[in-house]
Amino acid sequence: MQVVGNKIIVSSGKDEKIETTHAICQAIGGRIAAPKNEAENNAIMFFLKKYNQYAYLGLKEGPLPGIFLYSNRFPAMFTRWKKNEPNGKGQEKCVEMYTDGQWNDKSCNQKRLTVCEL
Ligand SMILES: [Ca+2]
Repeated sequence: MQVVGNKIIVSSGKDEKIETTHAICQAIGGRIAAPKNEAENNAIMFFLKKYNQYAYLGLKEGPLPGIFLYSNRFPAMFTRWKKNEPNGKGQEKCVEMYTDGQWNDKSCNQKRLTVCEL
C-alpha cells in the first residue's frame, strides 16, 4: 500500500485483463489507478518495480486520436509518455505504464498488473 496525497494506491500483485482490473478495483471501492501528478505516478511505479510488470492506467483514448481521457471524460493534463509515444494513431486505446514510470498507448487486450486507487 502506498499513500500519496489523498490517495491510496494498492495492487493485488496479479496480472489481469483490464475488464477484470476495473471490476476488482470497483469491488474494493476504488478504481483503476490514474496518476494525476508525479507523486502518484511514482506510487504506481513502486508496484510495477516490485512485481516487475507493466500496468494499465485509468485512461482511455477518446474520439480524437492521441487525446486520452479519465473515466470522467476529462482529458489527462499530467502525462508521462515515453519518447515517440503515443504512437497508436487511434488504434491503441489503452495506456500502460512501464516499470520506469513512462507511458505507452497500448491495445487493451493484454494482461497487466492490477493497480487500484482509493
Ligand atoms: Ca504505443
